[in-house]
Amino acid sequence: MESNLLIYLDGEFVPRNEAKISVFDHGFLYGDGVFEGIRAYNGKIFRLAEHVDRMYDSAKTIDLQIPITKEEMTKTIIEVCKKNNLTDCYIRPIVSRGPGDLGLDPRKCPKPTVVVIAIEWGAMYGDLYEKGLTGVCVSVRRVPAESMPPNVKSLNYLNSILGKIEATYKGGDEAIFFDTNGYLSEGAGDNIFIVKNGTIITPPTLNNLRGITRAVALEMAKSLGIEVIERNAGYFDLYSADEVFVTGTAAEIAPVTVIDGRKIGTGMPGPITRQFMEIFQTVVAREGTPIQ
Ligand code: PXG
Repeated sequence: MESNLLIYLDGEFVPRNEAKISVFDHGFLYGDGVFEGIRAYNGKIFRLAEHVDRMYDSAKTIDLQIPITKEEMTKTIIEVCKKNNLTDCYIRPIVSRGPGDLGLDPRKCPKPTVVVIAIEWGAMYGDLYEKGLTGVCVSVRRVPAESMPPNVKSLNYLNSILGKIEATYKGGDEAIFFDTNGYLSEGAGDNIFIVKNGTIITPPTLNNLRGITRAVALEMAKSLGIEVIERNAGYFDLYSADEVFVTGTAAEIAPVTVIDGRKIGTGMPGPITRQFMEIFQTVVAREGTPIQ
């Protein structure tokens, strides 16, 4: 990572070594805050407005008032990329409750902390896009919406991290979560899709994050005339699928070819997954908010 990287921190652009926050920040103490993960391709930021909207919706849900407007946030994100001469990067805006005291009470935090980091970043899974990921259905359940809506992209990712740890111990690349009702939910940091007999099945977004890449996949299916059914699914649907793939800003579109030891379909990335991966690259190359 560039040593002279500039980070946006509370209204200023500071070198990464000086980008520090208080140990009393409730983002650090309690995971009290929200964030986004955004990518830019070839000098254009992909679905920027959607990410900014989702971040403000997450903040609203946890009663966190982001101290800058959406327009200012948008400009800041572009500026961070520009100042660091980035064209292909991963952008991480973060808003925490800000410094308070050691108590939980957010009323003790008068000033939310706003950070935007952008770093150069390529494909996340390397050669696994060709081979496919190994998925593990983890025993850790997705936190139910009535406890903490999975649509809030909060700074507390322990639920995902516990799943990731379990998947790693079990030799997998990707954790596959179910909810407390036994319905398929999502991956640790991506949404999940099943292909069966030419139809796509994906869980409704009550038990998972309403992914922006997920929305792109739905658009692609529509333009290709592939039927998509948003419905609850279980282990049966997964293990007996022709193809399974995951979608996310970090993962992009990635095939899952083995789940809990079962080969999915032929055990190789299937034709619909491959087509989606290909079209996705043309979509991200075509659209986006220019940095320069
Ligand atoms: N579900 C969850 C739980 C996520 O965190 C997605 C789905 C996909 O959403 P988008 O809008 O990106 O299509 C995410 C994405 C990582 C990582 O390292 C991923 C995410 C956040 C932090 C890290 O893979 N979020």
